[in-house]
Amino acid sequence: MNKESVPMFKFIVIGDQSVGKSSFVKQYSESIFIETHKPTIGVEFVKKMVVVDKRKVELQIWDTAGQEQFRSMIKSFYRGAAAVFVLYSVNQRDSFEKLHEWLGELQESAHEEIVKILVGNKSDLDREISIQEAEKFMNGNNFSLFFETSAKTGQNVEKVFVEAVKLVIMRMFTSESFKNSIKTIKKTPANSRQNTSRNELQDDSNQIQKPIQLQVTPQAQKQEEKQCC
Ligand SMILES: Nc1nc2c(ncn2[C@@H]2O[C@H](COP(=O)(O)OP(=O)(O)O)[C@@H](O)[C@H]2O)c(=O)[nH]1
Ligand SMILES: [Mg+2]
Repeated sequence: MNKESVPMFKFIVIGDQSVGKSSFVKQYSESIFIETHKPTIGVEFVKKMVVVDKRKVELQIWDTAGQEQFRSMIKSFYRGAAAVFVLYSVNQRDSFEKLHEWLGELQESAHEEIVKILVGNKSDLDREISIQEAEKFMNGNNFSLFFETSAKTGQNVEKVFVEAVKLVIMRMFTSESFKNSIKTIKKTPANSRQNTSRNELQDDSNQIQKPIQLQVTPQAQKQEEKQCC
């Protein structure tokens, strides 16, 4: 059977509880929004095949729990990550003020060149954080990108993933150490979609996988270590 090689990028979504991390991932991977979302336990991930500049990329998007008790466990999941979406909720100042804590963890656990994206979610609600304040935070904390999104209306959700993939590809070309720190090359059977003429990042909806939930146990951590690097 013919094989093609598909790079796999691991993306992580972090931020306080209830800022909309799971909704953000669900809106991107399945184009749906659920008003009453159940809390995430530990870590979950979805896979999605996308095409950018005629090149297929598999995204593995890890959705983490914001609760305090899971934080130390989540640290090991930063390994091999190409990009991290750091979410706050534009209508919740608390979640914005806690961003420093999340950045502290990132600094301890992630590769120093990981692509960092600041996301102000719930842009459909009344804001407590202005765009200017968020941009100032972005510039002072070495983020590559800032977007306000709404997991409810879908505003900017697709776009922020598109830009993230482009930034990761660009950084792979400019930094050997970043390139070596991330992802694995995945072999998949060649199929008829590979000759697509699409040149923007688009969904390959047949390739969406349902979320897989990992209880964070020593076994789960071992599984992650095997997938990694
Ligand atoms: N209005 C609005 N509500 C949202 C948005 N994103 C998430 N929510 C709601 O916020 C709550 C928490 O969302 P969830 O995705 O579970 O947050 P998580 O704990 O960060 O994963 C749920 O009731 C969601 O329906 C958004 O963009 N706009
Ligand atoms: Mg969640």
